Amino acid sequence: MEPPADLVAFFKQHSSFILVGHQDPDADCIGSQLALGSALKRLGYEVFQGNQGPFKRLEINRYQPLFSETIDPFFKTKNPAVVVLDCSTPERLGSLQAELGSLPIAVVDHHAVGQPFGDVRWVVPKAPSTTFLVERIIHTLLGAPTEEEAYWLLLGLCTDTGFFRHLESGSSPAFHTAARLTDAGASPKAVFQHLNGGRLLANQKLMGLVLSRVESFWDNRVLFSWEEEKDRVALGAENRESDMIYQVLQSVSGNLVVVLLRQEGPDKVTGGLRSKDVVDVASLAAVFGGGGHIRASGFSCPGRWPEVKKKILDALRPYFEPQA
Ligand SMILES: [Mn+2]
Repeated sequence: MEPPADLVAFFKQHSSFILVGHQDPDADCIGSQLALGSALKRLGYEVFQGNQGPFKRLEINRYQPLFSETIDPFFKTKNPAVVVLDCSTPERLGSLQAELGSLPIAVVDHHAVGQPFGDVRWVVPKAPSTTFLVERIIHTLLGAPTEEEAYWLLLGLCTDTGFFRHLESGSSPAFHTAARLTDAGASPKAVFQHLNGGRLLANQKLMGLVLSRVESFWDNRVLFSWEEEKDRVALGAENRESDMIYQVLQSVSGNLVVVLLRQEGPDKVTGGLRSKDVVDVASLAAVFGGGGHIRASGFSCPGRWPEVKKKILDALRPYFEPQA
């Protein structure tokens, strides 16, 4: 797989770049921004890194100082072009969206649903991560990534594939990419420790609380749980170790869908959805203004979690109680 000619031309037509990714970034988004930014600097370009944050996730919060929540007005005088990474709709850029104005925009992404935007688009839903696509861009523009770039690219690939657990047969491109990144100096062991170590005991206790509340619907086909602000305060937890909760619940016999809701404030709920097969949770998240992948998606909407829970169960009911 090679980047399209119009995208390669986009990188050759400009000499300064603003890189941005989705708000509440994950390691695929941040890894894509860091690796592409480093490669563009090696080409002699100027790079500005924007991300609205928040940098809540443990594996990426160390990188927050490298990103700005707003775009430097001085950098805008350099006639920059924008590269949007790992972001399926302009709204997911948060407050940065309004700052991009009429700058030329290229989008590099792998999300299945979204609202097409940008002047040049390389959106490949089959790509296992956005870093997978960035590796191809770096390969085309420069050849091999540096050891540091390779590490960031592998970090994103391992994040979005669940360390290759979510890949099915026919996924050899992901492994070829991983092999090239390992050749370039990236250590899968170091990436695993980066993604799985350094957790807080309070967060693990919060996971225990959320697990203890799990409700089963349709013989475990759907497993549901929730958390509120007061849970986090009581335990001194910062955020739940959600990937681990999904992994634990998806291992339950018969499970097809996992739904986790979090009350973020008096009138804001965030939801995470995971699906083994059957249910397209990207479309389900879209009902609540979110997005993501067929098997993993998320959303944020106004309201209280019990109302959102009811709406989700109503939407899932036709899958598990087919009408005659
Ligand atoms: Mn991604």
